[in-house]
Amino acid sequence: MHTGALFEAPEAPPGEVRWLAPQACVLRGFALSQVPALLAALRVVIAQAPLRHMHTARGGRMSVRTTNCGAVGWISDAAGYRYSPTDPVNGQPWPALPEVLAQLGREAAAAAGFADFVPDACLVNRYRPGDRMGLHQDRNERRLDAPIVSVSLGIPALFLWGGARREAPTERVPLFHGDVAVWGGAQRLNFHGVAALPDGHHALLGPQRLNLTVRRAC
Ligand code: MD3
Ligand code: FE
Repeated sequence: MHTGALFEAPEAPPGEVRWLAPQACVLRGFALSQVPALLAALRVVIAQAPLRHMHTARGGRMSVRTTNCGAVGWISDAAGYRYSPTDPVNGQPWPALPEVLAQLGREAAAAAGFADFVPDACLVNRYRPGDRMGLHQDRNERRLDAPIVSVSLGIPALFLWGGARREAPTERVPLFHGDVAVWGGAQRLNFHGVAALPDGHHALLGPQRLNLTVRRAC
C-alpha cells in the first residue's frame, strides 16, 4: 500500500472540501481552531467515563478504545450493539455532551448542507498504531434522517469509504488532524471502516488518533 502522501502532508490545506458523494464530504481543517477546547472537554469526559475496549456479540474485542458523552452512548457486549443512557462500567449517566462539540457538529453539518442538525451524543474512538475498524454500517441511531459529523485528531488515518452494500468497492480517503467529515441522506448507511493506524507521532497527541462522531442518536 502506498501511504507516503500521508507523511508528506501532515495536514491538508484547511478550507478545502472533498466531496465523496452528493451528501458526504470532508471539510479539511474545519476543527483546527477548536482543537484546544476540544481536547480540554475530552479530558473531562474521559476522566468520568474512561476509554475501554468494547466486545462484540461474537466474542471478539475491538482494537480501538471507546467512550461516549451525551444523552446516550454506543455500547457493544455479548448482547450486541445498542445505545445506552448509562455507562456499563459504573452504571452512571454518560458525561454531558460538551457545548464545543455540539456547536462544532452543528456548524460542520450546516457547512455541508445539513440544516437544523441537533446532536445529542458523541462516540469517542482512540486508535493506537495497528488499531483498525472493519467495514460496518452505523444503524443503531434512532434518527437515520440526521447526518453524522466526524472529527479526526492526531495521527492521520486512511478512511475506507464503501457503498450501500458490503461488497461494493472502497475508496481510501486520508483523514488528517482537524478534518471533519459529514455524511447523511442517501449516504447515511454506507459501509465504512478505518485501515490499521500507521506508526506515527503527533505533536499534540503523541502516538494516537482520536475520532469523535457527533450524532443524533435518540
Ligand atoms: C460514512 N468511526 O465510530 S468516522 C464509528 O474514524 C466510525 O473512528 C470511524 O466509523 C473512525 O462508527 C470513521 C467517519 C464515518 C463514520 C460513519 C460513516 C464516515 C461514515 C457512516 C456512513 C458513511
Ligand atoms: Fe461507523
